[in-house]
Amino acid sequence: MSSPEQWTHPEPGAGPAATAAAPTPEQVIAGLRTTSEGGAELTQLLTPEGERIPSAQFDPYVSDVDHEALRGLYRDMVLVRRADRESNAMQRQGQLGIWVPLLGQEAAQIGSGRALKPTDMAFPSYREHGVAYTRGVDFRELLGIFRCTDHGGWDFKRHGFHPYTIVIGNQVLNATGYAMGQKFEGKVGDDDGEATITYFGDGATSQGDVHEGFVWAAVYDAPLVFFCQNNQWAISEPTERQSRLPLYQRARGYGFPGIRVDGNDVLACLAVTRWALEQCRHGNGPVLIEAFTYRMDAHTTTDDPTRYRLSDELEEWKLKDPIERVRAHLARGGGADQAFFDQVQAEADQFAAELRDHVFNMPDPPPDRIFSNVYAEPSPVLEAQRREYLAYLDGFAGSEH
Ligand SMILES: Cc1ncc(C[n+]2csc(CCOP(=O)(O)OP(=O)(O)O)c2C)c(N)n1
Ligand SMILES: [Mg+2]
Repeated sequence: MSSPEQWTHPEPGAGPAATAAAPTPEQVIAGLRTTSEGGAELTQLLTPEGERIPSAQFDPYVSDVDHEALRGLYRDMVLVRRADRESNAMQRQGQLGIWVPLLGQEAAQIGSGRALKPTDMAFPSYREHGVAYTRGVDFRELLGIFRCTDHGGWDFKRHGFHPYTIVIGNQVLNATGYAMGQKFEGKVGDDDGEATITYFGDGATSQGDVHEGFVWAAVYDAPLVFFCQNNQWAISEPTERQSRLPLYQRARGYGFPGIRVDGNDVLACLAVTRWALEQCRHGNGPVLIEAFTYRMDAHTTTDDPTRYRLSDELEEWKLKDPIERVRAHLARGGGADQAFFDQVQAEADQFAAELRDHVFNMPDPPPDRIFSNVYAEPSPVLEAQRREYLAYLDGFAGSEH
């Protein structure tokens, strides 16, 4: 983290705090340039060069991850990145209304998602396509949301993956309530216990909902992993403007553990999330994980990051690429050869072609579908609205529009 004190602690007599708090352009640039280092407190098992760093605390949580398992994690990341890039391109071609890129966050999402058991529950925000993939949600179903033909149609109970939440931080409250329910129903206490994980961004930590979730989860010992992907940006607002402290340290104020993991290290994300989930299963929750990562692309396809961040920052993060370090590790240790990497690439291209084909042929839903699945029980008010809307549309019958 940078030293945000530079603009949060005005010199005595420097004038009104509001004026002193405004950073100069030099301070902003200094702040932005410091975001690529996670600091000494960063938990890392694989360096950006693909070297394995031993860890007495976390190695036991990945003792089963042999070369074959690592190849699986590599494949997961390549596939979701390829699907992400294809979806981004399809938005540019007018086939999707909007896309929310995950580029750069593959390790945080695959590592944490693969740590979950089928009986666990995940509450995502809107960028967690990689987690969705690990929960068995069909990527094609996700694309319906972004083509605006669907509101998120997967069976969230079966997948243990809640619908996407766009309202920043709101899913943290949903997750807290769900985890409290797991506790009240006695599903916590041993290795077979259940746990919940919720995903949110660095910017979301400034929302009241996240604070309330922290408070309730703490006082009820809820089996909840708060998984914060600190991708350094909340649209155009850098993390430095969200907190004086590294985000993981906030947990201490609520009385539960907080840990910062290298979010571009899939092995560390897997290990740390398994550890945190284990704490929760045994009734020692909640836990906050700050996955220190970087949003390599725009916030969404409606955003232009060149207007607010420097390209050298992006270049620095390219050297910490989550996929490349696993590739380097596998290649160096004889865990995979070129034929394997080629085969995964071919598989990813095939996956992307199928997604493209699906999107181009996705039928428009009947207009009144927006009224279905709103309530569990039929609602006369909604039914009246549906009829009114259909009658309104009938008024256009025969016209060109
Ligand atoms: C309550 C609320 N306020 C504002 C917005 C607009 N908004 C959408 S994304 C976003 C930034 C979120 O940043 P962060 O939490 O870091 O998540 P990231 O997008 O980086 O994954 C904002 C302010 C919103 N969706 N909901
Ligand atoms: Mg962010």
